[in-house]
Parts: sequence; C-alpha cells; structure tokens
Amino acid sequence: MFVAKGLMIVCDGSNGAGKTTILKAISAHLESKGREVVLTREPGGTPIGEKIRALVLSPETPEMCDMTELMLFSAARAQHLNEKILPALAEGKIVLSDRFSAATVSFQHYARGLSLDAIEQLNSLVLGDFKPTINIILDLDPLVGLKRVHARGEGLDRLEDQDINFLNRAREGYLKQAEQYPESFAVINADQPLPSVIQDTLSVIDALL
Ligand code: Z5A
Repeated sequence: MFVAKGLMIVCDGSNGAGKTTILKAISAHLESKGREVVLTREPGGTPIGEKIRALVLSPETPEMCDMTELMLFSAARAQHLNEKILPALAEGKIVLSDRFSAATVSFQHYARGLSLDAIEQLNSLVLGDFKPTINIILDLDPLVGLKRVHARGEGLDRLEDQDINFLNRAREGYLKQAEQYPESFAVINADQPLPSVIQDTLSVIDALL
C-alpha cells in the first residue's frame, strides 16, 4: 500500500478570500525553512487539469449541467492526485493546494444541491483512502470576496457569477464540514488585514511540522 511521506495542506474557502495570496506567502515561508514545496491548484495543477479548468469555469458555457460540472471537477482531481500529488508526497515534499475535495462537497452539494451520498462515493472512487493532512478554510462573506475579485480587475468565472445565495450556501458548506471533521479542518477568519491572516495560517501549519 502507498504510504505518503510528505504533507498535503489544502487552502480552501470562500471566493476571493485570499487563498492564492496566502499560499504564496506560506510557500516562501516553508522554503526559507529548507522544505521542498509543490504549489498547485484545483481545478488544474496538471496540463490535463488546466484544460478541464478552462472548460468548467468558462462563463461561455452557461448550459453546463450540474452532473457534467461534478464529473469535470472529479476528473481533474483524479489526474492531479496521480500525476502530481502522490509522487510529490512520496518524495517527502509539502504539497500546498489551492482548493481540493472539500470544495466539491461545498459547491456541488451544499450550493448546487447534488446528493451528498453521490459526491462522497465519487470522492472515494477518485481518492481511495487518501485525504489531505489539513484543510485550512479561509472564511469570508462572499460579498466581500466578490468586491476583492472585482478590485483585482478580472471578470468573474462561471461559478462566481451565480447569485449570492449560491456562494453563501458554499460558505456554509465549508463551516459545516469543519464542524463535522475538526481533526482535518481549521477555520481562519479571512476578514482581517493580510498579515494577520498569514500569521493565523502559519500557526496552523507550524503545529503540523
Ligand atoms: N470549485 C467547485 O465548484 N468545485 C470544486 O471541486 C473545485 C472548485 C475544486 C474556482 O476556484 C471555482 O471552482 C470556485 C469554486 C469552484 N468558484 N467560486 N466561487 P478558484 O479558487 O480559482 O476561484 P476563487 O475562489 O474565486 O479564487 P480567487 O478569485 O483566485 O480568490 P483567492 O485565491 O481566494 O484570493 P486572492 O486571489 O488571493 O485574493 C483576491 C484579492 O484580494 C487580491 O487582489 C488580493 O490581493 C486581495 N486580498 C487577499 N487577502 C486580502 C485581505 N486579507 N484583505 C484585503 N485584500 C485581500
């Protein structure tokens, strides 16, 4: 049986909460301590995954049905796990992933309304008994997150462009998962100045090292 030697740290949560920004800071911090880090994201992280990302997030495919969306996120994850994550962990590296399987539970179950049972079965088909070391959830009111994304000057992706209740349900989904599985989740208030969010995240990670 495969035994992972490294650590898999997922940063997930509300849209625009600062995941990408925080992960860059964490990566620099860990590298300064001599750790080998692989910074990656979902959907994406591999050439196949990035092609799936372009398709699943494109605002030009509003007709995509919910089941197609679920299968695309899962297909990208299967490739990501096998091509990139497991080999990096086997070499003792620290994998930092911008979103992972908790996003599917939050967005496709809590926000879209697809069956939790079906999503858990699919996650287990894709992941087997693999799970990240920790899911760090950056919690933020999606309205504040959307303002940050707008201020960045980029357009919205197909999921950000849903109504605000959709994004609120996804946020609640993360908080419910964190309540249900406290050993695998840590929730951080992302509505603070950036240095405080980075410090809170580092405290969680340093405790794992
Ligand atoms: N999705 C799904 O439905 N199912 C799945 O299984 C998976 C994903 C894996 C893509 O995610 C979409 O896919 C996402 C969920 C869905 N849709 N939504 N919503 P994504 O991660 O690529 O998209 P995102 O969540 O919208 O990420 P983002 O826009 O890249 O945001 P971020 O990475 O969390 O934030 P950021 O880019 O680091 O920061 C945004 C801006 O805010 C930036 O200008 C920063 O400088 C600024 N910022 C960051 N932190 C702060 C603080 N603390 N204060 C003030 N300003 C800040």
